[in-house]
Amino acid sequence: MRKAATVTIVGMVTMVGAGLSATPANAATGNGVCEAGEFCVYRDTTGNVLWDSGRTDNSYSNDTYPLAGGTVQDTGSSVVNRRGKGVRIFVNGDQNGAGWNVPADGKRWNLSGTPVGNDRASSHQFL
Ligand SMILES: [Ca+2]
Ligand SMILES: [Ca+2]
Repeated sequence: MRKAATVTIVGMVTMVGAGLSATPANAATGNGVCEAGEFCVYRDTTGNVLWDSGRTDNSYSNDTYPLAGGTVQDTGSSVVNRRGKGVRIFVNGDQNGAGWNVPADGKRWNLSGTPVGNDRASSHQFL
């Protein structure tokens, strides 16, 4: 009896530990879900059409919205930074032109009113 109970408890602890450690590693770039560690560009100011990126991207011209399709280039209207660190987004490719530092607060920010503007974003840099 005692041995069986011990085995069960050890098994539960192992499962919980694996679940916790696996969460960040399972965050998949390009799956259309904005997860911890990612920077996400939304096609619109509301709604859930988004592109999730896990690294610096020099050009949005070859990127599409994973679930909805369509190019990311010059279509982004809002962004969410879930990196926990800075991300700078730019009007032009290769981190050129007007840029704006997206706060690392996980909130949704409209690009209208920033130096980048609506439907103009073309690259970003992980700071
Ligand atoms: Ca994702
Ligand atoms: Ca790209």
